[in-house]
Amino acid sequence: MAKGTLTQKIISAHLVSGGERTGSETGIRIDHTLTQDATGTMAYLELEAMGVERVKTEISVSYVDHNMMQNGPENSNDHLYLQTVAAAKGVWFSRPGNGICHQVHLERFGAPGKTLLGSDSHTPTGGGIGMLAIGAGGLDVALAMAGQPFRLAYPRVVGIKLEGRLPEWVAAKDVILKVLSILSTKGNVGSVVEYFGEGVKSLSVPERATITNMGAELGVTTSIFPSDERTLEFLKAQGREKSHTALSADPDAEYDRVIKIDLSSLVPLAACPSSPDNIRSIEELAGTPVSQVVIGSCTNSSFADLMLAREILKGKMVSEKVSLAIAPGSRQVIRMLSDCGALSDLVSSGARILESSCGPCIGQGFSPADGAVSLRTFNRNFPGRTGTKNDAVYIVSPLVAAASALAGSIADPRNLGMKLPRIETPAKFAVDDRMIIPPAPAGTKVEIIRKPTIGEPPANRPLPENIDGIIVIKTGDKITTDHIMPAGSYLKYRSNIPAYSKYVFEPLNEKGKATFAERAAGIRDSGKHAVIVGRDSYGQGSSREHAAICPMYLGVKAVIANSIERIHSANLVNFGIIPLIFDNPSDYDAVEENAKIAVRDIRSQLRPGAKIKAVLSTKSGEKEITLSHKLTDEDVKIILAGGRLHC
Ligand code: MIC
Ligand code: SF4
Repeated sequence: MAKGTLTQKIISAHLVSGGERTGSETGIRIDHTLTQDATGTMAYLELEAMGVERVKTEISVSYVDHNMMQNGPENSNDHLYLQTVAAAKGVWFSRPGNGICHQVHLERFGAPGKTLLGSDSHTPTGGGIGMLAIGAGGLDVALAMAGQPFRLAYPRVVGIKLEGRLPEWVAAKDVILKVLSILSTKGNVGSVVEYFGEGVKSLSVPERATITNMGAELGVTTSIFPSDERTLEFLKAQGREKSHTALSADPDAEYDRVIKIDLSSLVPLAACPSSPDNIRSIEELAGTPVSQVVIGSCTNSSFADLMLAREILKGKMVSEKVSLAIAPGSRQVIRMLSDCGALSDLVSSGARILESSCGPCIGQGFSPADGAVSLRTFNRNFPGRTGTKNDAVYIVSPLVAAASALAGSIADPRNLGMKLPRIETPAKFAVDDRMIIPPAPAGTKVEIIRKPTIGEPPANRPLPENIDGIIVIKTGDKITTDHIMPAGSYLKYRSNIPAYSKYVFEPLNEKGKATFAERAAGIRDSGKHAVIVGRDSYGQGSSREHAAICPMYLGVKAVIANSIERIHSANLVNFGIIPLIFDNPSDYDAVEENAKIAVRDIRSQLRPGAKIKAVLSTKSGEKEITLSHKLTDEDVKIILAGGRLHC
């Protein structure tokens, strides 16, 4: 166990059940929850299905930031449901236009030492202000709102010791890209990344939040910074100094692993297509023609980020080869840019100002041309996430983005030949909470509005005695939840499982072949059970529980892979699908699509710590294989019942 770490201290202060031994199941009390609209509708439908009258947390906030296209009635129907269910259940409601959930939570609610559970994988943004902020599926967040502890494997703690300070033109984004180049997106499940050391104090809260936000791409449980004078400075400027507590690891804290990073040695970097850990230096990439640049998303859309972009763009015009879009992270950020004239400078330089929402980050508009290079300050460049199948997204800092927008090709901002002004944390941010609606007082009668596109969480049957399985798909490495349950133009079906299920694995469907949904439903309707096979890091990325609910709806009973990511694995359990691991990774090679896989007596074989025997049909006959899992007693109970809503 990592002793004396900040992570350990916050977990101990919130411990409800379980031990403090690495890997053992631990239950912690959750102080704050957040939901966003794309995962929130299902989370509140689940909260209602549990019969919860009013949330039990200190603060729960429902944000609307993802589904803002309002192309057809679906998104607006969702907004109405979310606003009214929030009022009824004791939840604060951040209206569409108020900003991206992680940015606004940091500005208006975040508090050091608190636990935050959010139905969005970038919830660890809150780690920038010293919160233990964890992303989870909607059902886990609904349970936390109902007052139940959150169950997690007691984490390993990786300490990242920051020394020195960033050179001019090198940004917080380059710190996390450097960390991704060291740790990669694979193999970090069950860890927390904790930053410490002298270099920490040179980073402001928004810079720290960029680092913890994109820590999600490592696949860790969360990332966290200490809370110090810089945290106080930020909270004071938000008029919330009362929320400040100083927090740090003990000087002799023992980490499970320590990585040293000398900030002064870093250079501008990029994550190249199409994985956040495909890192190269901007120096190497300079000159690559660029067709669009987007500055925004929950990673890099703070006031300081956009002011830096403005300093570079002011008085100049973006290259005629580039379309530049800027999406400020919150209404507070837009107002401040507007008040100081920066918005006008950005518009004058040719920037297209988008509304304050996730927008292009989740494929809601601004898709690039076929094969064209798009430079984004976001956190994910999974293939096709932009809405263009053959996209080529490079993830960079706002400094690189702005310099490249002027040049029309990837440009190293160190060659701009100008002095970069310091953007200090303002003494006062423009605080105005009128777009955050408080819940109705307890006991008030509130009508919850449900338009016809608001469905219900689907029911499931208990796990059968035997799995009479057919492998409906065999995927490769690093399958993300964007592959399993694409967002973009399908995002509007989030509250309607039968409609959304038609698009499971849509990006992997092949022309002329039945879709995944048709094949899985065919297996289900013939009385057999669909099984999915993946390789390493199956289920990376987003927290969307739809990547479990929709396969469940289509009759999938098990996912077998060499490794399955944390949030997705928990979502599978919550909806009654067994997450299994090949004991012998080379058994993956013997698997073929449409082959049979039989697991006899699965209900009695499924026990914590026990291996599972299965028989796989292969080209050369039947093969007995062994599968393992990390399921706890509680997980087994949930799966046997057919999912948590049936327990
Ligand atoms: C994402 O960045 O992929 C999302 C969209 O924010 C998701 C949530 C969702 O799918 O609704 C996430 O990161 O959890
Ligand atoms: Fe929104 Fe993109 Fe952040 Fe997800 S990663 S919360 S889609 S801005």
